[in-house]
Amino acid sequence: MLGKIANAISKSGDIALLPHIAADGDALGSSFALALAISRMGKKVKVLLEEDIPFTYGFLPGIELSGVYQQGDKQYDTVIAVDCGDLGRLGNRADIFEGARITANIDHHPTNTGFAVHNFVDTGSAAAGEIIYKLLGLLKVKVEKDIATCLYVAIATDTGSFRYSNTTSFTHELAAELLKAGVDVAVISQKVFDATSFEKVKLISEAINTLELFENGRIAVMAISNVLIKKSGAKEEECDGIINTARNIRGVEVAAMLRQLDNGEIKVNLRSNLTFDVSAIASLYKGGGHKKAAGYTTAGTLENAKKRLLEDIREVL
Ligand SMILES: [Mn+2]
Repeated sequence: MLGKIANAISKSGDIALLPHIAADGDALGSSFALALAISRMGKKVKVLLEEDIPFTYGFLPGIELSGVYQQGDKQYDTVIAVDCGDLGRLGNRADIFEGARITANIDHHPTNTGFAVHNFVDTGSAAAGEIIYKLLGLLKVKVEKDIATCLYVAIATDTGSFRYSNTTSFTHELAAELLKAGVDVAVISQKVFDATSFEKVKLISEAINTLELFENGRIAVMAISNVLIKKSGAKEEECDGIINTARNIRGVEVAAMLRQLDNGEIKVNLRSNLTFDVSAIASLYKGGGHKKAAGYTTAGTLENAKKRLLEDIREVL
């Protein structure tokens, strides 16, 4: 199947790559690595984004091959969704996808719906970046420092710096290959994992203020209103990772962070320790993700969304 996608790329001269909405390190790193490779093959390629690139990932090589999608943008012959579980994760760019002659879907989410002509979904891959590395092998593109940097960011972010249970021996073998290609681990780690804004630190403090434990400490929940988010001055993307503060509390099996979006909807992030499958909860709301990390968006008030979520979690516990 991956061979078919490699073939489609080889035969196409005009390719768009679509990482998921609110693109993270894996979606961006994977897309830029593939874009750099395709451009080295002498083909036209563009990474079409739903939003501006988060500050954290502004250093990624290949950024010059990307742009934010505008309604009415040109159509592409071949379009590849990267790290996207379903069409909804393409946001407005579903237009581009549906208008293409050939579509492909490269992903590792177990909830993937197989929405393209060519689907390659490997749930055993820690990151989409692992699949992209194999694809580059089929395309016979050398993984030099720029591509390696993108792939390293992809796998390091989706494995939480090689700490999550999705980390395999292959993940480490691949990391070794990328280091041989010249990746600067210390520089990347500082930029991606350590550097933060003052506004984010303020937001973390607001989030921690809302932290509550339920069921004898087995469930941890944070719920932030859009008023608190505005007060902190933090950007939407800076909500990333705050949920880990709740998940890391000893005894917690399920952690949730709810936050109110500007359009009034509630975005819910879920994390689990041990065996609790949070993607099953996310599926109830047409969301998606993995066993240990999932999410969904729902309507209603923050309080109501929290109440319903607690009922859903208690049912499974
Ligand atoms: Mn991913």
